[in-house]
Amino acid sequence: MHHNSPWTESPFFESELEKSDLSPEMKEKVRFYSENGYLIIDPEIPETLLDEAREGLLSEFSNRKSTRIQDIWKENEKVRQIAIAPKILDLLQVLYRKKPIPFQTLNFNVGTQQRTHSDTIHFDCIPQRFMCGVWVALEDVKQDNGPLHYYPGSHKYPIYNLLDMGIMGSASKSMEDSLSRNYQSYEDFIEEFVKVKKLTPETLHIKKGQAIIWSANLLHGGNKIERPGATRHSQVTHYYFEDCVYYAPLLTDMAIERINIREITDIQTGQKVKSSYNHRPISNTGYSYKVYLPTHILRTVVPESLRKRVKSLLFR
Ligand SMILES: O=C(O)CCC(=O)C(=O)O
Repeated sequence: MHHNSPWTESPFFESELEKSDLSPEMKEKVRFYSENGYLIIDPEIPETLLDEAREGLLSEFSNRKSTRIQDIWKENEKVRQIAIAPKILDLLQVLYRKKPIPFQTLNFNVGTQQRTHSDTIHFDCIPQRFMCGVWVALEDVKQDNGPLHYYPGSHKYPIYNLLDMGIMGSASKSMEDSLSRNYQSYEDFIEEFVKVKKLTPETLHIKKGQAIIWSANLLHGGNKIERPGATRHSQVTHYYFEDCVYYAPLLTDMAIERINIREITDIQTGQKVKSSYNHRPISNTGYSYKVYLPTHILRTVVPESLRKRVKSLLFR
């Protein structure tokens, strides 16, 4: 039975799995991902590529005086190659039954010590859950250099957004604005959620070259760096899947039609990818709604016929 979600998160997953012609070994992996919301894999990326990516970014980290570099794939071919590693793309195709679209890279030289969150607060889509992160270790990750933690099975909980905290995302002027005004409330909410649900984290100790795939709603974060000065080179690539509406929940209020649609670039092709709704491409992106004009003013000054025309153009 078709359900418009990743099949691994569908109510009909078990029967779909039985019907599939995957090998028994692959079936085990897919079932593990379905139940736990993550999968640790060996993406078989050549060691030289991992080393060259890491070495190539050393000066970038020190020049920028930053521990986090976003989207350097545009300049750094090694980073791009990691994002589009064939084993990763093939496996994501199996796990999601849609073409994966790598759209963002983040490179870190040390542990992020990020508080627990799920990526759905940053990158959601319609239909939901067609998003995942793949985190590749560019050096061994141990107890003391700020390993990743994650909560197995937590992807099965509801997707929370700012409205669950009583906050309107579309009231923010920019992503930076929403992050600085709202993100701590979200993190506090998730911390409390983990406490009341008594969730138990696992810690990711993996060798250089290994990777974890986390599903959109899996709770995860970075542990404390216990050894001061310890490096932890790693790369996260975020993937969406084709034929979805990609949007930023931190700037969105769905019910009042203020949806901040993301324009994404497919790292594999370098081409922009338009959001699409049930196979219909839609062209509006970003603040395509009027954020600063209250709706009642819009209603009075814009004739109904014009509003309808604009809408029909937007959703051609
Ligand atoms: O690398 C880490 O420590 C955490 C990264 C993370 O949580 C993320 O990229 O969403």
